[in-house]
Amino acid sequence: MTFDLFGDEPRTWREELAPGAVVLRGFALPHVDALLAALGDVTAVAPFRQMITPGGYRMSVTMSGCGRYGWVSDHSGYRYDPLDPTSSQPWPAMPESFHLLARDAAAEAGFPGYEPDACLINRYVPGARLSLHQDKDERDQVAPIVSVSLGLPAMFLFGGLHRNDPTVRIPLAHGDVVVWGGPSRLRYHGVLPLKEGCHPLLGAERINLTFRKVR
Ligand code: MD3
Ligand code: FE
Repeated sequence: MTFDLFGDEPRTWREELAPGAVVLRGFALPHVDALLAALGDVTAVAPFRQMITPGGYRMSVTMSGCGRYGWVSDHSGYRYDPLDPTSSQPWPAMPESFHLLARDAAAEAGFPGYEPDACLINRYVPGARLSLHQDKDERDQVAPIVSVSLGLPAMFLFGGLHRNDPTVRIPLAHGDVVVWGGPSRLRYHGVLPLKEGCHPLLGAERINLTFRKVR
């Protein structure tokens, strides 16, 4: 007699959100330990910090990054910068575990040969949010963006090509990977304020890795 009734349920499955946008549920789960170890190495060199928007607001999400470029926001605007303004040093190299996961996920979603040159790391604590925006600072707008969710779950907002288009809500959980390419690449998106909670591995936070090809 076995009580493991659901032992054959796959831990990972695919959901097509829109043309070019695919959620790979649980895709990062086998890699979480390696990702968290590498994340600790990266943030020891490039600690999480609050960026200031060009409008003078302090973002609730704290950010770090690795790879050849990091995303920087300050009073003068947004840019991808090869130097971390906190240290005036290059951003830490992209860990191999990050790069391999991004490549695998992109290939799985139909974008073989993905070579991201930047990984932005967003950290959310309860209440932190990301308002609706487009990612259009990358010179290469054909390569997909790959995002990896770790820790507390979040409600993601996925809109259209215009700010006022209707949005759909997509729950993103620990281990989910989303590949945003093709016609979805320039759609507005955001993250609702993170709910209180305690994740067994990460505690009261959510980490999102977003891989991009900037140049
Ligand atoms: C859909 N980050 O860093 S990742 C960002 O969860 C950002 O931290 C969110 O939006 C986060 O810019 C969402 C998912 C994401 C990233 C880029 C997209 C979704 C996207 C580009 C186009 C459409
Ligand atoms: Fe974004």
